[in-house]
Amino acid sequence: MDRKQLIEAVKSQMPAKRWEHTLGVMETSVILARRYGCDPEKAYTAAILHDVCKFWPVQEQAKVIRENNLPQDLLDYDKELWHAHAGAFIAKRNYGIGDEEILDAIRYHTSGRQGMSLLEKVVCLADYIEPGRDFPGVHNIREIAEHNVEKALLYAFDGTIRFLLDKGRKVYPLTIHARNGLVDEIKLSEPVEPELQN
Ligand code: DGI
Ligand code: FE
Ligand code: FE
Repeated sequence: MDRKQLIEAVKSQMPAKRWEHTLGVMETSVILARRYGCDPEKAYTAAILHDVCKFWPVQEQAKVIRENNLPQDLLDYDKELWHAHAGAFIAKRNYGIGDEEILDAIRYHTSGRQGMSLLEKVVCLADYIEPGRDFPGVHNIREIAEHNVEKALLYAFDGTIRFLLDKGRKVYPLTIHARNGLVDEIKLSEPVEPELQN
């Protein structure tokens, strides 16, 4: 299947509005990949497929998770998390994507995880800030994304976690780990205060 056929196949799985979002993620993923130095081709492919299962009936998504040995604990958390893991599986099985880096970028685009690769960060952040997104704080995150991918993604996860807490919902552990991991990465990348150096 060539790139054009892949795009048509994925497009047919979702309503037009959601395809608009996917186009936004494709464009933004490539920009971020070039800016931060990971493979724009891989970012583009992951972006095309990232929400491939999003509009499948949730029972279909759950079935993919149950029957293919994907993490079963997902089924105890919000249904919104399921399409990412199911999507990575479908990308491999139905669309022949064999590259594990691309599959991980699809798999972790919603929850995140500790120690995310640059490609995972780029696709996850693009999903938050593509031009069609409009939520409180998105302008600020877009600005930070101009120069610091980890900080922008940290603020994005903080927003999601706050949203889930405000609604009294559960937070999937990988999201907490992703958030804590980014805090550590940012700390390590910042210059040490002169008085603390020895
Ligand atoms: O598929 P999209 O709508 O483009 O975006 P997404 O894959 O990032 O899904 C985001 C939704 O998932 C958002 O409304 C919050 C919801 N969600 C529910 N539980 C969790 C969660 N998101 C994260 N990161 N962690 C959770 O535990
Ligand atoms: Fe998604
Ligand atoms: Fe998305």
